[in-house]
Amino acid sequence: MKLERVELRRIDIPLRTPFRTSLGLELRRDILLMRIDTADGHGWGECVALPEPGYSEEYLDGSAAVIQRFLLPAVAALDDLTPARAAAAMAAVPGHPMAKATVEMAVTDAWLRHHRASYADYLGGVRDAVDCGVSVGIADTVGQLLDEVEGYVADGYRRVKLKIEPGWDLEPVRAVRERFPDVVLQVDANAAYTLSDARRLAQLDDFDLAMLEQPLSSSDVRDHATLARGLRTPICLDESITSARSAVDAIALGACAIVNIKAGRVGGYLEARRIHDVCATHSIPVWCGGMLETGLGQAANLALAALPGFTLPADIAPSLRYFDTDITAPITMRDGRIAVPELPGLGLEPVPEIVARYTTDVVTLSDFG
Ligand code: NPQ
Ligand code: MG
Repeated sequence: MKLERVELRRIDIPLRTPFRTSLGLELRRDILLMRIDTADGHGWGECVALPEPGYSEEYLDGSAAVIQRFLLPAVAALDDLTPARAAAAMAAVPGHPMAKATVEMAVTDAWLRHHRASYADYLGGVRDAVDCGVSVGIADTVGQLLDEVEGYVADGYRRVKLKIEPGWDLEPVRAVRERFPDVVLQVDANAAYTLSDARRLAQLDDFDLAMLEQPLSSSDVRDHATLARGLRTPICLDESITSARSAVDAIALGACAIVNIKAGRVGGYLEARRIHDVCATHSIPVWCGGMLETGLGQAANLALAALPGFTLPADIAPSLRYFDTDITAPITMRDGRIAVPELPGLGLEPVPEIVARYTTDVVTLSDFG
């Protein structure tokens, strides 16, 4: 397999409900899609970078530029293109994990379609459906939050994750816990606190939370270990875990009892699987995070979440959680679970007419310098 042609396409899709976190308020999802064509078939990738730095250093225009200028030339030089060879070629460029994950995903989809194998089988998936959780943004009032959570509980999600930040933590979490005493509940701070908030965060111990996700800055791994010693609630790291090596370090320091795995954050599905493997070795449960992906990204995440160590509900949701019209056939949830695609590659495709409707820019490349 050899790269012949690449299409980089920007789409802009309205979100059904605004998504507010400590990082800001999102009303739409601006997404980079990548289609590669080879003599042996085509494949799709989706970039999870957000329009502005915040979740991490990476941002969408930067990811697009790095893909076009540096990653594609490295991958196009390979005559026998495989997912692992693409990842190795891109490793010469430091950083930019979301850009690399996009290219790796497209190469993997094309390669698996050609070999008629599913993404889940390729990664080593063992389950045919994944337990779904819902990530609930910061609301204007506690009353609105309770109404929103009530809807999600009725939808059948197997756990609820509340976004928290200073000024929106103990009160909303207490209210949700009182109203829904049996729901599996966890919180995610997206790095909004510092170690000086340790006493306040320890009060979350009253609410029987499954975990506290990324309370402190991504670089404050040792502070997470200090915080963990004063909490009963298990700490889960998201932003801090950027590779299998960083996962081993965080575990050795006692900074986390659980790890959130997102392929985009760690440079691709192959590195995501290595994190799964090292966490399993250390008996650290993992779960699949999400970035409000379209059906394409969700299909790849479902394949990842099918691995045996993914024992906790994923931030994977049906299309209708975020979009009125997804770019693929809609992903649907039954009994709080979503089926892992079984067809070759990602197992689904964008619908051309829908993609066209949302497209804001297309660049086609066939000369990779
Ligand atoms: C997390 N995701 O686990 C993230 C981060 C995040 C599903 O909670 C727009 C699009 C805004 C994606 C803000 C979930 C976002 C975003 C935060 C993802 O930390
Ligand atoms: Mg998170």
